[in-house]
Amino acid sequence: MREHGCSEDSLFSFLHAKKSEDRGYHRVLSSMCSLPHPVAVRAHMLFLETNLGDPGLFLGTASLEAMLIARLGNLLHHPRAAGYATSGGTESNIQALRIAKKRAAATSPNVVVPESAHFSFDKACDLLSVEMRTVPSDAQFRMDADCVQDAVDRNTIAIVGVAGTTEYGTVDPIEVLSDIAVDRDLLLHVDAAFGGLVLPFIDGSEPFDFALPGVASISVDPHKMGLSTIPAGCLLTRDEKTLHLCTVDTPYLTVKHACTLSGTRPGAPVASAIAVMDYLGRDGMQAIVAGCMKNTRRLIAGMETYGYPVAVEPAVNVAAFSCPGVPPGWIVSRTRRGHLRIVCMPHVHRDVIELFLEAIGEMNAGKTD
Ligand code: 0PR
Repeated sequence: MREHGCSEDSLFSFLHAKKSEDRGYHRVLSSMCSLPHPVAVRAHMLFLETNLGDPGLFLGTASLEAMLIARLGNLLHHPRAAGYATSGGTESNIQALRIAKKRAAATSPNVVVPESAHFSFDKACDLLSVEMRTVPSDAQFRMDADCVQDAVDRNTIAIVGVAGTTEYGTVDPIEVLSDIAVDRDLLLHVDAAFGGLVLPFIDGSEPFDFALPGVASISVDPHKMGLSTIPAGCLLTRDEKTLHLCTVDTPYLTVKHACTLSGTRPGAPVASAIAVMDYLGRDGMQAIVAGCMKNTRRLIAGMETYGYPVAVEPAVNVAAFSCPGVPPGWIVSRTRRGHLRIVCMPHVHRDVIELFLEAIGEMNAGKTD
């Protein structure tokens, strides 16, 4: 630490300089986050000092959290869902498995997850000392449901399905997983961290939420397609009883029990998540998702004209291609199987897609010269 403080001017010129080193979202095609919506920023600023870790001090903010869970529960076909605002998909997934472990009380517990599962499940299983059983994907990059039946045994505490996979944008056969979960009295957790705020706005999406009787919990992140500020995730459970398997006593706080993983928790991103949902409404969200899906289809068509086929038709705005190169100046990512992966987030406008396709064309021309 400095011995003596510095002036505000020099402090902020330093901070601005540091910010200018950030990439931001310019030509970034790999991110599942985006620029927050202007109303998200405004709402966030209004709630900067709030701490949901001690909700009795911030009753209004706490009621916004309850509203957020109710809004999402409604969207995911269960208006009375329980839940709370997490720091993102990782925390939600950790908590879902923690609940499963407490519910089952198996001596050497295992969790059956798809090959496509996000690495947060590796963290969750490591933290909880739970064996992670990985089930391969089928040719459509979806969890192979036949293999799920084989992987489940009497020590299985939960099955995980993903609705909107990080790498390929596919949806696991959640309906089949739900039947297996009901049949074998297992908890089914659906990781809809990305797809949870995409699939409900696409007509004809396959069911993945509480409408399916076996679905016990869902992760859904406003800080991805919900255009909130970071960090805003949500864990929803079908009932309070399930959520409160994680409850501990908090004797010296304004409330005497907490089911959350974090202690101090920001209220600002919760306000920002509600702000975006209320400002846009269902039709506004639908329009944003429709735009992202249109751009995804345009990208797929464009890549195919250059001889780079999409690995699988995605259900959400994530597309992966058999394409070995990357044009200079663009940030994309690679899947574990080596496909070039692009997320058509709201900051990836149509003109960005066209510029990227042009760059792919130039890269190709360079190769054949
Ligand atoms: N579940 C799924 C299906 C996800 O895609 C992700 C994150 C998570 C859980 C974990 O969510 P949190 O990161 O909120 O804990 N998916 C992205 C990924 O890992 C997150 C991301 C976002 C990565 C922005 C890069 C980036 O620039 O690829």
